[in-house]
Amino acid sequence: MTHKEILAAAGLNEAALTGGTLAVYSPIDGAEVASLHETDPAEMPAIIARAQIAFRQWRNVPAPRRGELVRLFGEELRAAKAELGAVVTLDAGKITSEGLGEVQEMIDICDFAVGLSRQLYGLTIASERPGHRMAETWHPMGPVGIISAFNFPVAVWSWNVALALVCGNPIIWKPSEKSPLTAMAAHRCLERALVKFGDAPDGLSQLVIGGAEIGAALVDSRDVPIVSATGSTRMGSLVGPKVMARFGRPILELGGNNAMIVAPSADLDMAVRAIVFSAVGTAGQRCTSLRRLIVHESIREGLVEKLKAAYSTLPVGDPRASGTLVGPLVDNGARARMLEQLDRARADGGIVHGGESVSDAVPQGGAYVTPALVEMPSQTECVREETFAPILYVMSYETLEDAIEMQNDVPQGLSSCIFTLNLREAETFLSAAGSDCGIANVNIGPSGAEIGGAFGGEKETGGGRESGSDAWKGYMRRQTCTVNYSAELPLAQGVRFDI
Ligand code: UN1
Repeated sequence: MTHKEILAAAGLNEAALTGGTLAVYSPIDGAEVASLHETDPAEMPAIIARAQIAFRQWRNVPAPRRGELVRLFGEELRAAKAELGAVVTLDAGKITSEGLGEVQEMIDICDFAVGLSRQLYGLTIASERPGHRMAETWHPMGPVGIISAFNFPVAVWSWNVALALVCGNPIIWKPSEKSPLTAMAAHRCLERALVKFGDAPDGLSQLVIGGAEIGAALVDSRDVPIVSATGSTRMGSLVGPKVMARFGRPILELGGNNAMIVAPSADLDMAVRAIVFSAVGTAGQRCTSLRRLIVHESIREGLVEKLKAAYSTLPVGDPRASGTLVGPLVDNGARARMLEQLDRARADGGIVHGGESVSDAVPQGGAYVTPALVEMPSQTECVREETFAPILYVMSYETLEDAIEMQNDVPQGLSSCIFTLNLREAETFLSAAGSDCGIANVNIGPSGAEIGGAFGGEKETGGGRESGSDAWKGYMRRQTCTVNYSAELPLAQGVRFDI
């Protein structure tokens, strides 16, 4: 299928894709696939005002009924899975299976949120005063601004959308300028669900297309109480303080620099499979991608040999072709940054295997590379930075304590894991003195999390939590309610104030 046919199958016709100022290129071949109409920044106040009006209606709709909208959205996604997955591949360059996986992640969070819509539970609290009842109630907050990244062009949005909607909040979505087509296609699925739902307010979900100015309008508006932003630490360090300065609530999901510790007892065949998937999958462009391998010195050489063998046969190429495991980087800039980082690693004494541009047997115009395995003498500065590319640094350790210290000694704190069959090592890694990350796994790579858990991380990763567990609380306001059903007015803490 041509690019145009893929987009048309997902409901994006010529008129929607042409005549604008935002040029969109496919990472597959660098071809310009659309020039989109951008949202005029001057329209943002009206867009935000519409969301506020929608909020006044939506917050009063019973949560299980709000869940019905998300159920319908999930059904639309199921029906459009293949078409939408193909647009993810076209727009972000993911291999077919990962494009489909991203849509599945959306379907899963919808299912989760439908159940959640009947479980927005608060606590009852024992009051110290007779004839009093205390309870905690969760209320909707208002419009949620969602700023999403190119690498998960729709799944991360859907985590926010599904939760925000059942929690009673409208949404305004600014997708990455690099992958707005999937956003448009996914938003149409939501629009179809809204029509089927019937009486949802206008402006419950709005998509805005454009650059930083559009995002800034969301970040700066007091009428957008929650801003959920996924992207670089640099972006988060700009967005977070601005939202907090106006006492809004930022939900930040920023960079990761995820490590795997491989202990002597590890099942090495399993570790190799986990390493390759998490370091090389999505061409190393997940925020959860494996970037650092910390291997016990006694097994380092053998493991590196196995990895070199696995890396040498990795099929790099057209992400649409069955059998391809490594698709393109998002653009030439990403490839240039990868090659630059590898030069820095060499200057630090690193031995680089792979990490070359590929132009044979791949679609011309895309930024294809062979994934790089880099043996490092130590964790130097370039290793401590996140490079959004398939670079895996390998280092060794002597004691588990050192390994954990090395794993934690980076500014980011998203995901982490250990491969070991030793219970003491596994539990130490998961203990208070273990991994400092938001996600910590045993005998599983750092990427590919399920939606049921809260997703996010510490330190420069931003501290936000999205998706499962009780991440929904980030989209609601908590109200502590005390009711006095007695005929007295006792004061707390025994205070007397007789008049
Ligand atoms: C991201 O890379 O921004 O755990 C999100 C994972 C996916 C989500 C990644 N479920 O790799």
